[in-house]
Amino acid sequence: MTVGGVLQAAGDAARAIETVSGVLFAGGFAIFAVVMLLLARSLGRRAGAVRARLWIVGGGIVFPTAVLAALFAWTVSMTPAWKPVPPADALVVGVTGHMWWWDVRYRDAGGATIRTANEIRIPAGRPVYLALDSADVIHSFWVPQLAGKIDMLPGRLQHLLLRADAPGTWRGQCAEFCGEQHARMALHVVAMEPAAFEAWLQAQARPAAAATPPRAQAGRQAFLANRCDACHAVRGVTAEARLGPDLTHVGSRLHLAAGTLPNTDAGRQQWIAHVQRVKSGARMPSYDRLDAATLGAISEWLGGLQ
Ligand code: HEC
Ligand SMILES: [Cu+2]
Repeated sequence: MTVGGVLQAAGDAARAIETVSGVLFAGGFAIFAVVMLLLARSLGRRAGAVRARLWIVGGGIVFPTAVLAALFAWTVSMTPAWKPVPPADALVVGVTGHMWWWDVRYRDAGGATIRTANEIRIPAGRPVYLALDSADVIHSFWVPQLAGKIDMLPGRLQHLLLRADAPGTWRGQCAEFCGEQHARMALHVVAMEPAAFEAWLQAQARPAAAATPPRAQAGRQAFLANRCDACHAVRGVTAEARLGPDLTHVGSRLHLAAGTLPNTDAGRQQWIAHVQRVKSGARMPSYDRLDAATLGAISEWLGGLQ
């Protein structure tokens, strides 16, 4: 897994921003340098030796107006469309911001919804059309290496078109203050080879894996006995609850709780037992009353949900 520098564009939408920033920084620096040179030259001169009208009208009005007008036209032409038209081969992904996690949806060939959370897998090289909204307050979707940021508004769909050049993993972050745990509302975009992506999507479409080891079976029972299913859906095991992330394939994800913890056995146990210590205010209670064996069993079952 590579998490490249934030300034390294990994797709064409981000590259357009990189080009614009490069030209603005370089141009701004060049103009600044010229002005400083002229200032230095003028310092030793007598008053009256400078052609004031030429400099004021030319350098103060004509030059900035021409430069700013040209830059304005060019940056507008480089700005992505507000309502982009998805190319025919685009993959459509729905993302809904919640305080403080991301619900992610795909559609299979038959039109059924495939749900995951906090991690968006995409095929490298193919355009991806994101339909973004929010379930509560305003959030903002931002994965700097792939595209610019765009607000996620309750009751309104916003769109973003992006494409990753090659396989890789990039971290994104909610970019609009949305409450106490805004800082722990990260997400990951994982671009895969197209064939690997299709295999992943098919696996995500399946209901939860059967719990075969006895400990995993005990974990599934404890999950139900503790009413985790009041908020979490596990397709094939529980009914549709949507207050928390869909856990059908939670074991296949890299992180827990929107980039807060690594998705390891220790991470899962720490999360379930100490939610309010790890991410205080998160809309899940701490289960610190669970004994170690139960906690371990739940974690084993969740880890096996690949
Ligand atoms: C009151 C609703 C609620 C209950 C009950 C609940 N959860 Fe959660 N759970 C959430 C919410 C909301 C989140 C997302 C928190 C965040 O990231 O801000 C979450 C996140 C998680 C995650 C991380 C998922 C991911 O992909 O990041 C796991 C694992 C999890 N819960 C397991 C459990 C288990 C096990 C139980 C029962 C012992 C349980 N939850 C009970 C609401 C709930
Ligand atoms: Cu936020």
